[in-house]
Amino acid sequence: MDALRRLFPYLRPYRAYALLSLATLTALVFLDLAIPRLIQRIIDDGIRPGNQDVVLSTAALMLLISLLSAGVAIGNNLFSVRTGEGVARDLRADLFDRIQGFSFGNLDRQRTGLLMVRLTSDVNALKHLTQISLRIGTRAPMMMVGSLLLMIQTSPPLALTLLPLLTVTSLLIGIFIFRMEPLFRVVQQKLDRLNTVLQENIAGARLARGFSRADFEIGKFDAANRDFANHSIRVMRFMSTMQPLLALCVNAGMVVVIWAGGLQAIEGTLSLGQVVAFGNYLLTMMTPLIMMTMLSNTWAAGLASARRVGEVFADPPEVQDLPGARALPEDLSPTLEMNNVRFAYASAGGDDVLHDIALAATPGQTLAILGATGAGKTSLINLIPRFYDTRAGTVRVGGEDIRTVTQRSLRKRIAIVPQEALLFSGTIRENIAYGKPDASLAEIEAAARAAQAHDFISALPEGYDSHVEARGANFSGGQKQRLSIARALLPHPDILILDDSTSAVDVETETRIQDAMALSAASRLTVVVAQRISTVLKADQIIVLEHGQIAARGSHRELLASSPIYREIYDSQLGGGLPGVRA
Ligand code: DCP
Ligand code: MG
Repeated sequence: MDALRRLFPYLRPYRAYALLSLATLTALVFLDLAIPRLIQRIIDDGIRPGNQDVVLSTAALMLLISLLSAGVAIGNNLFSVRTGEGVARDLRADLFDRIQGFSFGNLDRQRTGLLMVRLTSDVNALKHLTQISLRIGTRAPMMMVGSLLLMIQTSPPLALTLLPLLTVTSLLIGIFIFRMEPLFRVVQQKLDRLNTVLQENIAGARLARGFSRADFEIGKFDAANRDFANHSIRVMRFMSTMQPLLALCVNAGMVVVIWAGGLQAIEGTLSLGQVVAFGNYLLTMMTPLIMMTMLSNTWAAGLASARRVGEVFADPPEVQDLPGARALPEDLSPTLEMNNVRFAYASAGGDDVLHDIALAATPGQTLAILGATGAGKTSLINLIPRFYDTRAGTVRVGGEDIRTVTQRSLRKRIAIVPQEALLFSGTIRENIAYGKPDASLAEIEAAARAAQAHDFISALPEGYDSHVEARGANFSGGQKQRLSIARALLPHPDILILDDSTSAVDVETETRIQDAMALSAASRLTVVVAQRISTVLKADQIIVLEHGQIAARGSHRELLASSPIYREIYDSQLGGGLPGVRA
């Protein structure tokens, strides 16, 4: 319930539609409840005394009411659809904004597949809840209460006769609703589980093939599928015993009405029309029951969804601008400095992955970070654009503590080539120009040339307009890396970060990329991450990272002379010597 309350503000912009929808719903109840009265009139004042005028006029009135009722029902549907769709659209937009605003830490925590479910199925469930509530939420209870009142008004003694039966029926309904909601909630959870398994399976389809784990995946899906079906069956079994029971109550009620009402009609204390009207009210009182089952299903689903959507909103971005944060001054020389930096991932139990990091680099320099897999290289460079906050210590860019400036102004100065080259579906041109959408073709080409991508792009039939599949699936690893280097070079960043971004290209191409980049590097600070020593040979400063600690630092020459660890890496990788490179 609490979760739902937080979503109420979403109704506000559509309150006119929601109110209209409720108003039409109320009108609908009144129109529906008028019909049995009119039937009573046709019988008592028309048919029995043989008064044709009353028969005709009442029939015409009934027709009119039916027409009106149809019109009002259409209105109600339209208004409720408007409200539901509006709420869903706003909710999706806000969720999307929220996810866009997520820091890396939040993204580590929230799973992609589940976020997608939040934005699609969960929002849909809430839309459905809004619409169904506006269509039958108030109608069902109003119909029941209204019918009951009219039954009493038609004939208090007959209503009294029915009282025990009505009590039993009400109890049944109560049980029904209270048992139904939790049952539906479980079904909803099972459906969720099914969705999760499905999402993961589709995302990992290639992997499952590669490891011949298709059987395992099918088994996993089968279990979730079966579980869902079993619980659905349980709910249906419950419903299928409840519904005939309720029907039995209604029919028994009808028998009582006809029997007791019939006797009273013979005695002359009740008219035939009254008996028929009474019977009709009994029926209208029971129809909402079917609506109630629909409602309790929708409510269970909607509540579960509201809770989960609420969880997304309740996860604030880990990295946030300080109140009143300034923009990083444009004319500031982009130096980089880290002091006593410690860092840990919140998601990974909280052990430090970086200890006591101190480093400094100035524009024009290349700072290389060398280390084995898992040493903490990616973690280290992710601190520069403030993708994560440090646990202790400061990161400064241009002398400013990056926590005091806006993320936007900081990131505008930095371009990053992530370890996993990710491309969007679209054209090559769009992908390279991602960070500077208004770039000219000449600029795009220049960036591609520097990244040694121009040649292979030109060789494609459609050149720069060639299509890129989602995630860059139609390019090789090395091609993707070069495209993402071009993308980072295009906006001429002050700080360029390359995270092992030449790992999939051959050493010769790598050298050419480095030479081309060196031409424009005069005022740029470059941070290069690598496992391969050949990548870092020419760096001004090399930092050797080991288990999250700086194990050695210096230029290639200095390290070779002073650091046994570096010497060891060098011997193991380039022991045979590299053509053109001397120690
Ligand atoms: N880690 C984590 N949560 C993340 C990312 C990493 O707990 N979201 C852990 C796994 C490693 C440690 O942090 O133990 C360092 O990981 P890095 O990604 O920083 O390691 P590298 O970049 O040095 O490794 P590689 O060369 O494989 O990219
Ligand atoms: Mg890494």
